[in-house]
Amino acid sequence: MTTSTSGFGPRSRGVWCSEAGPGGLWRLACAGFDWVAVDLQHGRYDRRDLLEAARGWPGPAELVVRVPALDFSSIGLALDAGAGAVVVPQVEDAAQARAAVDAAHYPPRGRRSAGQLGPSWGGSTRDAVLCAVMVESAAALAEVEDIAAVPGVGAVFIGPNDLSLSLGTTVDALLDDRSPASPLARITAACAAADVPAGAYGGDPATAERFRAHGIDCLAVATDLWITQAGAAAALA
Ligand code: 3PY
Ligand code: MG
Repeated sequence: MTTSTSGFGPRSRGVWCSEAGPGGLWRLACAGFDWVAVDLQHGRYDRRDLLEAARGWPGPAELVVRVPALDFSSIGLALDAGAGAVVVPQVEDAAQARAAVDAAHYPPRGRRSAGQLGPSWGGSTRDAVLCAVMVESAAALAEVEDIAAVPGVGAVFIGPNDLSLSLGTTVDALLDDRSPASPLARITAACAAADVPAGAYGGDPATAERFRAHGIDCLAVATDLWITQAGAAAALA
């Protein structure tokens, strides 16, 4: 079995992008982050934007794509473009996690279809990609042990905004809950039992640090929008 070489994994720091164009994404790829996530679920990007950004990807940060949904062809396209990891939103049970893994790997591991895009701009048709599934609902939390245990799940990535909405709480309350029965404790225990990294969308360094205190260390520590605002504030200070 091939293993992932993704920069998206334990003790990694990434930036989450919903607005930056190719030039901005490339600049962030060279800024020291381990990975740059391009958000096709909530960001402004479509298929053409993704291909334009991926074609000139400079590294060294890994290109990560959050696909718009658990969708076979979106996962294949992101990987064809050259993403080293896909993040699949709203995965709610083991069957959905298996479908995500299946779409992300070539046979015999999965059903990914072979495309020509990556090789056409010098990329490889590598199968050493990472498939992360997002746990971000009460339903997913109830199944998280089974989700994390699905062979081929490369990381469980927490969407705190949707998870807190679904649980009827707030991101702050989720992070403040240090009880052994807390949602974050349940997720990290499931990940530890399955030997799978736990990650989360922090969105800014302070929130990311609060996730790290829970033992969650594959983190979106900033967003492109946060960096623009922080840069503007720094310039004016
Ligand atoms: C969430 O917090 O729900 C996310 O999906 C992060 O973008
Ligand atoms: Mg979400």
